[in-house]
Amino acid sequence: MCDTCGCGMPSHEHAHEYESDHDGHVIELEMNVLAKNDVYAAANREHLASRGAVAINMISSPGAGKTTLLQQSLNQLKDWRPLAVVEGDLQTDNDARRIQGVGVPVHQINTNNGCHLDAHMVGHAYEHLSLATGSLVFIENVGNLVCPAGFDLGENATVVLLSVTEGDDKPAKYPVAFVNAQVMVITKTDLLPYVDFSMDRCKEFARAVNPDLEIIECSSRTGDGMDGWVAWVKRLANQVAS
Ligand SMILES: Nc1nc2c(ncn2[C@@H]2O[C@H](COP(=O)(O)OP(=O)(O)O)[C@@H](O)[C@H]2O)c(=O)[nH]1
Ligand SMILES: [Mg+2]
Repeated sequence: MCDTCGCGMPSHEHAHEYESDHDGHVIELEMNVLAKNDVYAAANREHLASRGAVAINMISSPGAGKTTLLQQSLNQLKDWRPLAVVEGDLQTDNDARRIQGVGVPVHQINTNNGCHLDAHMVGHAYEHLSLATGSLVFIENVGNLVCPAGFDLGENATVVLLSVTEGDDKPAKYPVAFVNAQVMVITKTDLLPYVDFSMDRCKEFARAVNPDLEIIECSSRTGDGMDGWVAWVKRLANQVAS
């Protein structure tokens, strides 16, 4: 079982699979789940590269504002490149319906209480989406700062979101998510006057675990900082294309 959050998923290190040998005996194989995931991640990378597509993996705690940020920014990116969204959730297609409302193709993955997306699930989503050449794909991971950070999805970049209502010490408490990300988006900055959140402290904690981390502050409510986020996305996509 997942020993990080007790979610019921197989251990992130090992799982057991069963196969029959030539004489029909059932044999137990210990698979390295992460190694298996890496094979699917490599296939996803090839799939994206063959279409000149770019994928961004978005991770955060539940409710940090991933879907809202997507709803706001997809509108600004719609005329720039073909877009697609992979939505990961434990249950429901609520977020997928929000993205559909913006008019962007979306595929929902329900993990049935699994705490993260893995590369195999994302590969299936790509098949369903039939990605157009040059697509920009956003993967909204399951809300969780721990388990998603351990699974390569074959993405071109990982974005970690942190809302100002969550506390400025999250990068120190959940370092792996911040170490593996290229950019941290500090969301809900419109709420700064109402919460004890020090922007300086948060950035210090984040840069202590990842000195190369880019940091963007934004509010999907007011639109402040949205241009910086959209510019980062375009820069990444252009870099991958060149
Ligand atoms: N005040 C404020 N609320 C926000 C902002 N972004 C998202 N929210 C709210 O935060 C809640 C969770 O947002 P959602 O996008 O569903 O988070 P997700 O679980 O990370 O996808 C919703 O009630 C949003 O309306 C923001 O920039 N400012
Ligand atoms: Mg969401």
